[in-house]
Amino acid sequence: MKKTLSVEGMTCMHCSGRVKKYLESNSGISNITVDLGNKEAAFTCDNTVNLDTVIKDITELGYTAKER
Ligand SMILES: [Cu+2]
Repeated sequence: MKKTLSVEGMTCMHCSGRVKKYLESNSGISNITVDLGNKEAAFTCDNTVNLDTVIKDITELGYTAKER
């Protein structure tokens, strides 16, 4: 399933890198693109992925994620 999240609060490549690294750590998530300029993260997830958990984890990193 293709998902796009809006991610507020990323101000530099370091921030987008942290979000990307977190998404990469989830084995159910692939085809990850984190776009700093558009404030979004796009990826493909399989049915092992709980999107609410992903959103919560990104929030814990210090950003505001919402399903788009
Ligand atoms: Cu940053």
